Amino acid sequence: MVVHGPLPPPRHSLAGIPGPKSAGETLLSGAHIPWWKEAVFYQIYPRSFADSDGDGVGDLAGIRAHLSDLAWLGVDALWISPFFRSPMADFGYDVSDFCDVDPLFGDLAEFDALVADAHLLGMKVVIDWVPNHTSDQHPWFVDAASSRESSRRHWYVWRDAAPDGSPPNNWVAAFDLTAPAWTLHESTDQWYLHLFEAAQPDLNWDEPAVVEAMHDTLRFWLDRGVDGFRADVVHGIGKHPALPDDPPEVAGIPHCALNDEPITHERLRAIRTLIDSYPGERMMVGEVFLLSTEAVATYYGNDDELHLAFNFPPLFAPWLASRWAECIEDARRSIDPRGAWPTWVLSNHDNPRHRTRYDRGAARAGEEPATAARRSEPRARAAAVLLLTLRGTPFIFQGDELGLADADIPEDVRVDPGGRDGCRAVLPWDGSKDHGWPMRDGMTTWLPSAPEADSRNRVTQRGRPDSILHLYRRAIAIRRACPALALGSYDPLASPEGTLAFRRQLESSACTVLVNFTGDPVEMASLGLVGATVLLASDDTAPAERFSGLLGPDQAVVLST
Ligand code: TEU
Repeated sequence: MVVHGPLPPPRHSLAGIPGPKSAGETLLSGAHIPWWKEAVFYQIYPRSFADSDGDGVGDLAGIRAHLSDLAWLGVDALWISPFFRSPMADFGYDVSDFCDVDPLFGDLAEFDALVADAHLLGMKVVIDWVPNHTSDQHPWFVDAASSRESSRRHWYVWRDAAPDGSPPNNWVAAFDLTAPAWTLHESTDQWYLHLFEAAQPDLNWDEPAVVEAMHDTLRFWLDRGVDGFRADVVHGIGKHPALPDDPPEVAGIPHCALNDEPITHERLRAIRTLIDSYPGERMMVGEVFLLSTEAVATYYGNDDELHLAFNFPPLFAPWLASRWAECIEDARRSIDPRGAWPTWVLSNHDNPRHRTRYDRGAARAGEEPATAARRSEPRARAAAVLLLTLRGTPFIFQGDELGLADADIPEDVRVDPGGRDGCRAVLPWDGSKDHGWPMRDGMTTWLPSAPEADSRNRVTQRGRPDSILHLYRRAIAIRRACPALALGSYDPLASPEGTLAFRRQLESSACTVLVNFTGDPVEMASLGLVGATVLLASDDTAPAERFSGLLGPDQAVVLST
């Protein structure tokens, strides 16, 4: 096993922070808590994470070589974005073989070794599963497109042109919002559906053979020992049988953000049954790209569909207390009554990183550039504390723990059809010239490095106890040490404008979290918490101080209450 340097200390036991308590120890009821409720997830976008062979594209061996860094950070589970065989039209989300590793990333033996090492370090491994579509180079599609009589023709969605020769309906594809979600396949003179790129034809889940083949892909990886799946645009696997036009009032919205059909729930129940039939609490977190928490919540079913579902409104929320209060209330109203468990995401590989979003939002709201520059890091630090103290499973996107912003990628270097290159800039590992990406034969990394790489890299930040990396590590450790933070109830507290205050409690464990979303100090004495022990402050390294009652600009604190 490749572990650089000494093995990390036992996770979650940092100086000044009480040692880990398992939920079982604390819950008098003795209720069993599935691991994915308590876990902190870390998303790895493999192309940009770490490279082992100097070809400029990250790979599985690169991930494996850095597992000890992730164990040091304290995360419990890894979600690895696609590494399957792919022509890379959508950088791996166009899969041409669901059951093999693309040679760019390694091979199945390397994957097995990665899972084994992660498990040894106490981390679960969740992989991406892309059920809505395949690559147009997948043998299934090649066969389906070969003739209208192909036995696999109906594995995809084919329609004749509308009477005027235009596409079969008005659905819009993602990325290029002027493009129809249909492409004419000339030799068989029919259109095929693709909610994303033309190189990503949608599978037809009405076809029982497709269901069986896709279930087999789940079994393949479950048999190899993965702990679960992140299911890509999983709300897409059921389409309206008549494929009706989208109504004019949603014109210009890609159909993938609108597709919400009852049949999908039936299909998810079958998938859930399959996953739950495996021992060891395997799980699925679904990407449900519907921009309403109420709609997303339905995909948990009656604890018989997704184990977890991503909820994206907070990913698009600006750094504003009022918006965050709404997002949290929406989750409480929609997800909690089902007995389901929320998730929280600030950044991922599809959207500008939250530090960049908050900076841009502030600039749009008229913030002076100098003020914006001063507030940028404190906002990212306070957001980290918020993410790791809300009720639900948090997902950290690689590099957020370094406080990375998006790279400004010149147009001629952009490669992504969806223009999402900035957040995918490669991760800086150290302060050397190549930041831990030594290239062979004059090759270059597939995307430039993330900005401020001389200081925002792992080695430099590990050496600085006041870095955002250490803040993430402490916040994760505190979450682990305080069952209230991982699993407790959530009670909003009245607090001054521009701030959020909430109490988390589980039996005798209780904490209060205060977040200031403004650039000015705010007096919080009215909450009656003056003198409470500060377990964590987003801008400070020293725990165990007493709360003065004043919350600093863009500061978040966790108090023992
Ligand atoms: O994303 C689905 C999705 O709906 C978003 O990509 C959204 O359309 C996009 O962010 C708008 O800019 C998933 C994957 O996360 C993404 O990387 C893939 O490109 C997409 O599915 C297709 O597989």
